[in-house]
Amino acid sequence: MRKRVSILGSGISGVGAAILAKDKGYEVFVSDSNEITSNVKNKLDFISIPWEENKHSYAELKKSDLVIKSPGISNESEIIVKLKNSKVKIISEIEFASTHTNSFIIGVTGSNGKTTTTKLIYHILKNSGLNIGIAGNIGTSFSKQIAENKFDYYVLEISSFQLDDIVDFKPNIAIITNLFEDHLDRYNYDFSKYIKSKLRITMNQENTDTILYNIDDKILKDAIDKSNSKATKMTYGLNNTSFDGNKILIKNKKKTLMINIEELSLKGRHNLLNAMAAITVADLLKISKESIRESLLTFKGLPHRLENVLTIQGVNYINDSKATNINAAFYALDSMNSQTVWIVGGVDKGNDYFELLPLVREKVKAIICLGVDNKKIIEIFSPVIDLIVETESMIEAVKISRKIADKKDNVLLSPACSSFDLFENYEDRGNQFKKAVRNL
Ligand code: UMA
Repeated sequence: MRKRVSILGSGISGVGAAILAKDKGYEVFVSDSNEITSNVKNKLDFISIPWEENKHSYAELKKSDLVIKSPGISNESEIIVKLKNSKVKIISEIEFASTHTNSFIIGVTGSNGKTTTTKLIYHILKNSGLNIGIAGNIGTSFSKQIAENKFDYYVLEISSFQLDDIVDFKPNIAIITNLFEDHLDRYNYDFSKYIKSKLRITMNQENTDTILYNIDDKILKDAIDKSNSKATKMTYGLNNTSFDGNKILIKNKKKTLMINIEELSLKGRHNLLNAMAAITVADLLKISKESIRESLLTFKGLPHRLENVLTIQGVNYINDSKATNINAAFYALDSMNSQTVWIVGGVDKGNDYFELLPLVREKVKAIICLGVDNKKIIEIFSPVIDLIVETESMIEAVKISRKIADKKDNVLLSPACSSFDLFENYEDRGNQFKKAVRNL
């Protein structure tokens, strides 16, 4: 009898998992607690996959041999708890996809820098001629890639949510970029639980696999030291011999190639670390030094990450909407080289703003709050910043910033928060910022 697979969620992961499951001959059922979009309904109908919307029918789902859970669904949700109590096997979409491929997997996790590192690795390896796909938290499901393509290598951006329900998933090379407080609302506001979740990326690795991590991050280093990872450990960091303060050195026995950091379109210390991680992976895969260098020089930064929008009357407008946590905002403020009007706020995921106080005191001339509830931001920063303005729309925030900023100042959107109170997502927030700036 065909095995019955039920998929919870009909978003990017759910649809991808449904396509792969159907392709592999399972009996597939998709269940969503909200309305399913007409586009997705059409897709599912077209490949004869039954679905339900606005509910998760426990009686129906309980009959499954396997449940694939979309990463956005919390393990504490009622349906998951009930299914677990009934001993139904629940796995993440990443796990499901990985059981249907033998390709070489490079998995990138961490609190910040995942997307840039993943894209940079993809860019370098693809340019060197490898047959490589990119998927995961980046916006394309791993399952859909496996169902529709035949790549020899995959580079996956993997979130903690996706790691929470892996069983045997094992990347050949795992990378952890850093560990900072993020998504604590999903981890009972317990940082150690979030760290544990991230470390799952290496839990099934063997000594023929590699765990590569940023040794400058003490919390990460300690977590790796304490872990039972059997993988071969490799590190990168700004104090490594591969960095001399201004240049990244790519060495091998015969020669050393140098990349002046001024030549990179990626700016900021954090991006240097991302570049080092990508270089190390390329080196492990024996990509030529010339090809690595060439690819690094042609890599363009990503939208919404310290993205220069425009300079208007000497004021630089910078879109860092992707900064949805304190650490990302920290790096953004750290890379500002002149006085900055800082647009901040949104949905707070348990932020500790105190870490930003010294930088804010040094670099910020005014704070523009852009969120529904700005109480915490005002409370913490009002002792060091005289001018704090509350706004309710991006247009208002940008217009007020323009009034405050002088020539050579920056106006930086780096919210340190999620965007779901006033915007659809961080892209929508960043796009609205860019539009408002262009309309000034
Ligand atoms: N849903 C249910 N039951 C519930 C809750 C939600 O059925 O109890 C349904 C929703 O109605 C919706 C679907 O589940 O239809 C959404 O599932 P999802 O939230 O897991 O989103 P996907 O569209 O499947 O996208 C997910 C990732 N999203 C999240 O983890 C929140 C995407 O990362 C990822 O690109 C995609 O899988 C493919 O791998 C996005 C993200 O925001 C970029 N990630 C977070 C982040 O980076 O901070 C972790």
